[in-house]
Amino acid sequence: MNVVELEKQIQSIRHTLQGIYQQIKLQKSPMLPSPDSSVMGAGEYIQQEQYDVVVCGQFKKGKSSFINALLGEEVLPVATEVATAQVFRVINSNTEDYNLIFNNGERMQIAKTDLAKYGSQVEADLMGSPAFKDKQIDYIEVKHPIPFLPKSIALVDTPGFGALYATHEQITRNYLKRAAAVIFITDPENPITTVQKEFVESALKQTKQILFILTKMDNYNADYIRTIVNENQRILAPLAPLTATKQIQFYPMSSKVLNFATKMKNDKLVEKSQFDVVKEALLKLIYNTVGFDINVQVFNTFNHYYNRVKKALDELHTSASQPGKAKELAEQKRKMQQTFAAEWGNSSTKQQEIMAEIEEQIIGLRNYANDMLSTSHHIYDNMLKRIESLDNNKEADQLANSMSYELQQTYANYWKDLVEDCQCNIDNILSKFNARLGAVAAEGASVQIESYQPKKMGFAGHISNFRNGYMTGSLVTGLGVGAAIIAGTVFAAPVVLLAGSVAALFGGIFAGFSVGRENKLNQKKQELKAHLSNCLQQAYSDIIRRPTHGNLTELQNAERILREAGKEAVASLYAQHKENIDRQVQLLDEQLHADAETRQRKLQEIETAKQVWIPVYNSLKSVKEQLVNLEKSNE
Ligand SMILES: Nc1nc2c(ncn2[C@@H]2O[C@H](COP(=O)(O)OP(=O)(O)OP(=O)(O)O)[C@@H](O)[C@H]2O)c(=O)[nH]1
Ligand SMILES: [Mg+2]
Repeated sequence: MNVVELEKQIQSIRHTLQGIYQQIKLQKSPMLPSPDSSVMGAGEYIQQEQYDVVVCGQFKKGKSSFINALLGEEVLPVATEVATAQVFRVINSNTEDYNLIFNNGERMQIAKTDLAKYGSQVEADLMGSPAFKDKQIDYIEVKHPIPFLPKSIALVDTPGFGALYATHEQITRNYLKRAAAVIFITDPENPITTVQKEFVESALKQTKQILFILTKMDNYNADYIRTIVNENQRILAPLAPLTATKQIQFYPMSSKVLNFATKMKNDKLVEKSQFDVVKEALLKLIYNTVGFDINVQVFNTFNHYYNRVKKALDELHTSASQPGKAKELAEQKRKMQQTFAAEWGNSSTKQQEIMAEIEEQIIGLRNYANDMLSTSHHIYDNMLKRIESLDNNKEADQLANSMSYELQQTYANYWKDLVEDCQCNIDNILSKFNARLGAVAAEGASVQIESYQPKKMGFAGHISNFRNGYMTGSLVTGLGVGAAIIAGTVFAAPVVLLAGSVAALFGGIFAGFSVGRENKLNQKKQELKAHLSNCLQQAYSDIIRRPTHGNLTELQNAERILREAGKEAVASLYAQHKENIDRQVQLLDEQLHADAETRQRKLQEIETAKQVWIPVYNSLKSVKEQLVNLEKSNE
């Protein structure tokens, strides 16, 4: 793979697509269908400077070490204990620069030597987490040269899942939502567990572009590594159809040896680290994602819109230039307008089907909420394990101090995530609905440029990242407040956490041990367990039992808002497409009854509009050719 050449080709395609988007945004002709949210979403996505390749896996499997080995330097915190507590977004840059990026958009430059202070759990456990007033760290930005990676990639180090810090998993899952591709890391200590498999499964819902790496191979003999690789591939085989390459392949390597090799500038050792093979696979993953998936899908979205525009222009042109055909065309269009209303309009079977799909998601939310608030859920179970593993009074006292706050945050964030996931799933349903409406509205278009159908293995054909944003009405803003009832307050003001309405949650802080300071660890554990159980009941009551929104509970309110916002979005998507059709019918009608002079003027207008779209057509054509070449040259 000639990386330099490839990078050039990809950048050229990206720039052309970005240019097309600018043209689309500029066009405001009332004669033409307006671009819908899928076009705008694709446009915003192609303008992103970087796409996230998210490195994830169970705690302590070697994620941070892997990225450090790529950087050729110990930049990210690594430890024998749970290390990564924040997301590190590593951007390939010629100069080094380190910043905290906060959830309110603010940024703060920090020293390289302070990376651990802000992002390491080891430091947090020793010194306490640095607190910021009214804001939280969203991620830590690391700008650093990465010798062979394209600039359009951010490598994201995430906290591991499966440790007893429930917030870590939440941070990671939240970040996974932005992933263009995923690198899943595990080590040879044991074959893939059920928890790991489930994680991979949920990652595959975000992106089909995934790479599996087995680190720490220097610690084991070759036979054992082969056994584990085979075993892992067997365990994950059922998930193969969900991946872009339709196969599960684990790449063994050693970050430790690679690191050493880089320091010693020793090529023999690089070979021994088996990084060369991983590098090839990693580059392939990146170019499949950034070079191909994203470009192809944005191209197809823009091209589809262009075909609709072209069709509208052609019809108007025909009707203005050939009065004999004008009547026929106007009638055809009117018929299609009626069919469209009957089949897709409000209270049509099609809309009811979509609403039923949305309802299914809402029922899912209810089930997940009940799961979350059960004793078998990992939030509860992890805390229980932590209590059981306490081995001295000091630790017990510390946990007593922090437990209420931690649980409150965890439940609140988890609940917020559940609602957001549900919203995201509904968005995907709406996206499909929108595409179907668009297809009906464009029926019979004389296709100028066919959409691009890659033959390529490894084409994912689905990017969830630019599908979001259909449910953005006022209701969903309302949902933000609803979901924020706990989460928002915790985020906004951790200091006044126990004031006001939130104070009621979990019955406030742990009241203190009845046993004093003497060595009665077991009794302390019992009291902590009792408190844990109280906290769960409080959380249950706050979300499922107690009405907090008039006569609705938090859950019922979220359900209501999602349902209504879904309904509003369905109606509004239909209305958008209907408006486009209505306008075209009206324009054709006007032309039908226009005198020769007006018609002539119209022809001029249409001609001018056509001119504007010629460069778009040429650009689309060029992108298509470039995509064909790109695919050919990488076969
Ligand atoms: N021998 C050997 N040890 C490794 C390798 N990669 C990582 N380690 C060790 O494994 C431990 C965990 O590495 P980390 O990079 O912190 O793992 P992580 O997955 O980022 O851990 P968390 O962020 O805590 O989830 C450290 O002690 C590393 O030195 C490797 O390739 N070989
Ligand atoms: Mg780490």
